Amino acid sequence: MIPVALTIAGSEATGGAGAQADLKTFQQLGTFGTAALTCIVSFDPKNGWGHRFVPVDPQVIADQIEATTALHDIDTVKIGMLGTPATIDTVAHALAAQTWRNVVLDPVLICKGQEPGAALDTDNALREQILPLATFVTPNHFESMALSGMDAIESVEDLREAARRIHEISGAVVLAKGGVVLPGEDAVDVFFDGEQTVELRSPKVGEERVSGAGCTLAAAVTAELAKGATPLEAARTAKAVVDSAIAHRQGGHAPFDAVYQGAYRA
Ligand code: PXL
Repeated sequence: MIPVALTIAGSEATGGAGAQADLKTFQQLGTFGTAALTCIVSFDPKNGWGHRFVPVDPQVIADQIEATTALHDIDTVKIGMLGTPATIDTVAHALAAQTWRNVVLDPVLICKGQEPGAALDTDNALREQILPLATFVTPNHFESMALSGMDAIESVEDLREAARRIHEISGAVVLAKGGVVLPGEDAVDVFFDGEQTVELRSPKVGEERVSGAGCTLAAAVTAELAKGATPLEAARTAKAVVDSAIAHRQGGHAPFDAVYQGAYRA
C-alpha cells in the first residue's frame, strides 16, 4: 500500500498554495494524497491580487474528513489554512475522532482580506484548539513571533529561542522558518524537537517570497512522516523539496511567482 497523507487546507485556485500545493507535494514524494477543503481563496486580479476568502460550511468540512478517514487508514495529517473560529472548532472535533501518529500544523495566522478583529479570534482559537494537537509545527517568521510572544526575531539566535518557546507551549517538534526575512546569504530554518536544535541552511534563491513555499514545506514534512521518516529526516527532505520548488518556480501575470514541486528528485 502507498502511504496516505491527508491535508485539511484551503483551495487556492491558481495552484501555487493551499491544498493544490499540498497534493502536488504529496504526489511528488510518493504518497497517496487526499484533501478536505476548509475554505476557497480566489486571488483578485482587479484588486492587487488580494485574497477573496469564502469558508466552507463546517458540516461539509466534517463530512470530508469523515469520508477520507473512513475510506483510508490515515495516521498522518497536515493542517493548513483554517480561517475562522467555526472551522477551527470543527477540525479540532473531527481530529479527536481518531488517534494520529503525526499532526503537522502550518499555523497560517492571518490571511489578507480578513478583518483584523476576526483574525484575532482565529489566531486565539488556533492557539487554543489546534496547536495542542500538533506533533510538528512549521511557523514562518511572523508566526514564530506571534506564537512565541517575542517582539522581534532578528537573528538565527532569536529564531532558536522562538523554536524553544513554541516547543514549550505545544510539545510539538518545531521547524521555525527564517526564510528571506532574516539577513544573510542563507535561508535558515531552525529545527527543535525538545532535545536537539539543528540549523538547516541553504543559499537563498532571490530575496522575494514565492507563493506556496510554506505549504510545500509542511506538506513535504507530512509526506515524509507518512512514509516513516524521523522528524529530522522529514525536515531535511522538506527543505530540499522547497529549495527545488523555488528554483523551478512558475511565473505568471501576478507580481509573485509560485513554487513548482515537479522537478524535485530524491
Ligand atoms: O501560503 C498560505 C496559504 C495557505 N492556504 C491558502 C492560501 C495561502 C496563501 O495564499 O491561499 C488556501
